[in-house]
Amino acid sequence: MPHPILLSTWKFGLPANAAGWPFICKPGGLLDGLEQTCIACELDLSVDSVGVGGLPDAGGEVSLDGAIMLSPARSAGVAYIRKYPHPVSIARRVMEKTPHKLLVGEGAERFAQQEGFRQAELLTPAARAKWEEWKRNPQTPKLVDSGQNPPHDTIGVLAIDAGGTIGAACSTSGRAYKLPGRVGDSPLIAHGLYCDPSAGAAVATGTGELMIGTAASFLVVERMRMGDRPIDAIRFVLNRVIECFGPISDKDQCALIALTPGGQFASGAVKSKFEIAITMNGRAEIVPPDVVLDAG
Ligand code: SD4
Repeated sequence: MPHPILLSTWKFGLPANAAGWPFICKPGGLLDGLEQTCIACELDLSVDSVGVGGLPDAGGEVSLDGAIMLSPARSAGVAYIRKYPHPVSIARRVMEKTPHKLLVGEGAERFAQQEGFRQAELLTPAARAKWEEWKRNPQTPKLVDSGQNPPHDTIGVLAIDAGGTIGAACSTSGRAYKLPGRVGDSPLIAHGLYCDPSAGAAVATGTGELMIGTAASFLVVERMRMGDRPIDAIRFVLNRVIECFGPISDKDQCALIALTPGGQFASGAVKSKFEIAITMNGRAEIVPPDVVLDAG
């Protein structure tokens, strides 16, 4: 049986992991662990690309995407959520209570209301001020960039709980100042995340259009099913992204984490500055990715 492990994208993943870790340490705690890790990030106002405090679309409205996946059968996503702060929690409920894989917009919000989820104002004064600044000067880079170094976006989470169950989740407010109605990779099974307990799991962060165009997370898992080590699967997919979209601009990113059912993992990105947060027994740290192609 592999040891419990919790991996998430970017520096902000480490405090988020701390919230999910107690659940991951219990057999059967996987879903709660994935959900609580995402909730912690969704509530972290210093993160301007996930949950409350996320940057809005071009019209000044914040919309959230998220998904959760244990297997092809047990998985769901929600997209274009404008009134509720926790898309992964709604996605989990879609997975548990409906036959569907994706709910969007008003229908998803109505489902959340019926299920008793609490509404919240997602646009904070700080995010509104940044949007107003962007409106005055639309030359500001449109990619999510908190002004910190490095810029960051989706929280993608992979975990194996103490019972040996593997799963994935992700949550984002999407690309800053996106066209209203734009949906990224994060709520889409196969693109922002994929998990099949017979092969492994993967999550993605960065410019969703790159991942959607290549079914990036699915492809990572399929390569592992074919026998690739996680690092080789990731390198394969990053090269595919460059083949399809290259050269990749400095405003874009495709970063991936892969995890096998046995607990082997690796991460990689087409551009530098990606980081992953690793939480395991006796270990909680931020590390750089194993492979950076740095395509110019
Ligand atoms: C998305 N991968 O919606 C997410 C987050 C993002 O620039 O936009 N990052 O594409």
